[in-house]
Amino acid sequence: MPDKNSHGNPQRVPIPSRDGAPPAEPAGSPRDYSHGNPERVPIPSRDGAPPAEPAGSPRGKSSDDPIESMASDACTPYPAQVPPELDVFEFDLGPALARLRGRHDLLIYMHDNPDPDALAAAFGLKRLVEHALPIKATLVLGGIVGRAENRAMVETLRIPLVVAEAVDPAAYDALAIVDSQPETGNNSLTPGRSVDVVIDHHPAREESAQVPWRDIRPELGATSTIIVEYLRARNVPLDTFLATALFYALRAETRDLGREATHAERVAYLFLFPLVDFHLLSRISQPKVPREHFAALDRALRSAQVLGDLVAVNMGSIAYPDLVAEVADLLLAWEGAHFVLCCGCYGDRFYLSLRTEPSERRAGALMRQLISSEGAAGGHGTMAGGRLFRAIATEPEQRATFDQMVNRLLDLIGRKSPPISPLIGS
Ligand SMILES: [Mn+2]
Repeated sequence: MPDKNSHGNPQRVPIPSRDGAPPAEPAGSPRDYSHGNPERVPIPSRDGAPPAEPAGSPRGKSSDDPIESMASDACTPYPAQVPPELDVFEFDLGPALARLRGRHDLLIYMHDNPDPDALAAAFGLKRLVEHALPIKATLVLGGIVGRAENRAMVETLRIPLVVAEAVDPAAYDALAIVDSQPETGNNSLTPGRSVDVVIDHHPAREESAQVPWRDIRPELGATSTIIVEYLRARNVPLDTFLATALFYALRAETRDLGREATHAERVAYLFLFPLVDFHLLSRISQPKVPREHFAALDRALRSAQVLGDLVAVNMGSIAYPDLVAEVADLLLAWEGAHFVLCCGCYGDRFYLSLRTEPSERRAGALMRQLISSEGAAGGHGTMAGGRLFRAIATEPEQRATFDQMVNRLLDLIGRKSPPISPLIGS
């Protein structure tokens, strides 16, 4: 049984105020999304010395080592500029922006427990609208920023978030949502309130049809790709923080352009590359984590079951919702896995994460079938997530729900009573 106290943490990430003043100390704030890291990531000083050139790595130096020569021969030259023919931009941004004219305060939602793609897209949309219009945009956080990389991203790149409980949507005259859509069940939008902007790369939903600024491109690998196109189209100056956020989002969302990335992601990646601070990027992608992180991984590995080519993990109680996605990503690396299903409870909420090999590009559809009307589900070809609506209060209930989900998934993928064994141990 996991230690429920392991993530109660006195230190909180500062919550930014609405008017852009420095974040107030979040004493008594309604939600703790720091989940257990006692050490705050220090905010980098922008006037710090640039990172030193690594010693002993002269560029372009020929080598007698045959392996090294082969490697350099195999390198494709990096284009200095994105060729103009690759710079295709279909969406008509002018009329979209014009529809927001006369509004003063835009509230930008992401899906709850936002990932790097959602965070960077919202951050970039804020920059775009504030550059193009006399409008103030606020990023609203539903759920928590749990994963260490995502927390490092928010803190290092100073992404200004306001928790949903501290926001009165009625005080805003425009609403946007990125990397999600109205009525998906995975965001904190007020039900029934009309939305002005939806920008997403998940399959379009009926509820989005009435949104005036609607840019939904399921063919893309990331929502941030759309935002990069917008910023380029309007020549919005990008600072290092925003460029690094968007770049990290592209990397994380597509696993370094290897998962569901399209040509558009590669174009955006090349555009951002010269603007990225790789020192900051490294702090984000190699974050320091609390001891509890390893305890959670240990628990996950020990409870991982192999059922043919499916690995299923019941994590029990988890410190933050996206831990299930983190572990699912980790376990897909196992050579025998074609599918990974990872489940866990955050409080009384049951979360699921599914990963598939690229040869089985139906994770989103599988997750929707798996959950059907019992919860909210979303995802793409090889990655999907979901949450059940009903509360799962006890451990036996949690175990029963896990077993039910695993059996359902085995049915859906046509695996009849596969051999079962633990992933590790005997
Ligand atoms: Mn996304």
